[in-house]
Amino acid sequence: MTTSAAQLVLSPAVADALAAGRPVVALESTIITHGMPYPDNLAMARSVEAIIREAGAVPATIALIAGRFHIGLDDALLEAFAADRNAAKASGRDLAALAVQGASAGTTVSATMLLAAQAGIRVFATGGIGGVHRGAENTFDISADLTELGRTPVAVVCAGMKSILDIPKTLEVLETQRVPVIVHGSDAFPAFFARRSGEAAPQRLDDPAAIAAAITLHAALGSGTGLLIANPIPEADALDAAAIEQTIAAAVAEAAGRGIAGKEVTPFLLARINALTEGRSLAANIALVKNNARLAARIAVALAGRH
Ligand code: PSU
Ligand code: MN
Repeated sequence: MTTSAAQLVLSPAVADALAAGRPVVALESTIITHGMPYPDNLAMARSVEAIIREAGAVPATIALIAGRFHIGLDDALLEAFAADRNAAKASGRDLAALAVQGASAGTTVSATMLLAAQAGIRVFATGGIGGVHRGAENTFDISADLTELGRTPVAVVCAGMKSILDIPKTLEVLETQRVPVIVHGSDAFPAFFARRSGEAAPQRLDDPAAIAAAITLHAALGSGTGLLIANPIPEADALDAAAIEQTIAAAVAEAAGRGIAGKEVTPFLLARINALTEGRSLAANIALVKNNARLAARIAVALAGRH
């Protein structure tokens, strides 16, 4: 293990790959601590890492463990972290205060982007990002993931966002923040469990090399922002859009009724949707994360070959 000036603990595999300019894909860890139950979270994390390796890239799961910012976890560390049900949820703003207490935390998309950029990693795979919550005109609940996309040059590969969020408003904020939203292989912006959200794709590119070229050019323009690469869930894994929408609406109403607020909102909704669908949403979630990891690895491989 090496500790850089920025106090990042790089795994040997990640340190070697970055030093040699080989492809690396960052992975977040709030999906492990707050997005899925144990032990499904561990199985998901392991198979996502394996998919990235098979595609010729090095996975870098990012997490705060015992006060240290880890970029790449070995299997023993990953296993212990996935089993730690007391880990906090760290957005970018939480990292410093949690670290000085020696805490462990899953890093959200915003925190993972920040740490990936510090480490020099340009591609990041996840399931879904945070965004503008339904009712945000009253609650002001807008995920820091969107702020981070507006200022940190990392490409985030996701399956869109769940309709626990207000998808049209989320797309508006991304447009305001000058964040490219590129849909892989579809004219429709996807909605996580479903291939279509009802919104059109702001941009569409059909192959990883073209996406890598767009990432390079976006950076060369001095844009300074991240990119959102939306990858629709495979048809065979998609859930019935109307049925899942009812479940999501019930979970959102329950959260409001119980007065759930702040950083608890997203974990509460994810857990309720998993429970209400009796595992069907979890299976779809795992399938789409794997699909995103594969695309992210292909993009990272294409990017590494560009210079
Ligand atoms: N959406 C999902 N699964 C997740 C998350 C969002 O479908 O696991 C997690 C991600 O880590 C994301 C975070 O960055 O929730 C957003 O939290 P918030 O809405 O509190 O910003
Ligand atoms: Mn929030």
